[in-house]
Amino acid sequence: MIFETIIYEVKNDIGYIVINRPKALNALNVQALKELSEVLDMVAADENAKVVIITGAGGKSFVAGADISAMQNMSAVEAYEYARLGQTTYDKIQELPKMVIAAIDGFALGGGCELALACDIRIASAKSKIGIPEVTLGVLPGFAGTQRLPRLIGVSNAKEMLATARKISAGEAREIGLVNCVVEENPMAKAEELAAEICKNSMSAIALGKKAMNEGMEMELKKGIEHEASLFAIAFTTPDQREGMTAFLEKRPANFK
Ligand code: DAK
Repeated sequence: MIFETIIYEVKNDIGYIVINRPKALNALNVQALKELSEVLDMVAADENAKVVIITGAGGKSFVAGADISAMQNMSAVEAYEYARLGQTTYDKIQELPKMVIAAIDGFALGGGCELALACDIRIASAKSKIGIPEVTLGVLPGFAGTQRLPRLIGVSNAKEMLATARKISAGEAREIGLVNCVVEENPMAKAEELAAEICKNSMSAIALGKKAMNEGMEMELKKGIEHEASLFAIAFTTPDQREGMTAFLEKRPANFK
């Protein structure tokens, strides 16, 4: 399938999703969000893509936000629909039973920061600037930033980012736990290195572990622990459990399919 605003390809077990509107610094308009949503359905069904990397085209920006020109004249009803399109698309990333890495090389602002927040791991180059500047436009983050950001970096840090609209450096983002790792340049190379490390392990176990963490974060501790036991039991119905444990006992590397 050919998309105008998104490039999708698979190489060496990695599904690459590139947001491709470089002239607008990869700002997400309705078309880009709809295409991203369709691509995520494809990735979910694509057995060749074990790990997913999301990045932006053009070398200057990951995603500079929701498209301001598209939002300028929206009615409240249209704004609600636009926000729900972004939110449900980003939920697909969070719920994808595969690890998703954001390779951030440049601006990750507003809806771009929120896109990175929906990913499981964030790698940023040193030049990157990350922020939620929506309040400078008279709105608040609308793609779940007010929910995911405080869960990741704490309410106080998140409120500071919201209210100051400051674009923080990659180094500052690392300090508050907003990104996992900062590299001088070429975050894609680091993301690929991480993806290769992940690909050696059991995909079914990773999917169950991701689900346990995602869903457990929404539960009180005791319920979350019980939930973990149920998912742990499911792992024992997979070929990977037999292969992983047999391989250990036979003193050989596991060969997961
Ligand atoms: N939308 C549309 N176009 C954008 C854009 C954006 N977010 N960001 C950049 N562009 C476009 C610029 O208009 C410019 O287009 P031309 O003039 O060349 O046609 C081109 O990209 C290059 O940008 P600049 O010329 O500005 O480049 P600079 O290097 O000088 O500056 C910058 C780069 C990233 C600092 C600057 O472009 C900038 O401040 N951009 C806006 C960043 C921003 O405010 N992002 C947050 C967007 S608001 C909601 C749903 C969602 C949201 C909120 C509510 N509901 C429906 C309730 C989310 C909101 C956002 O994400």
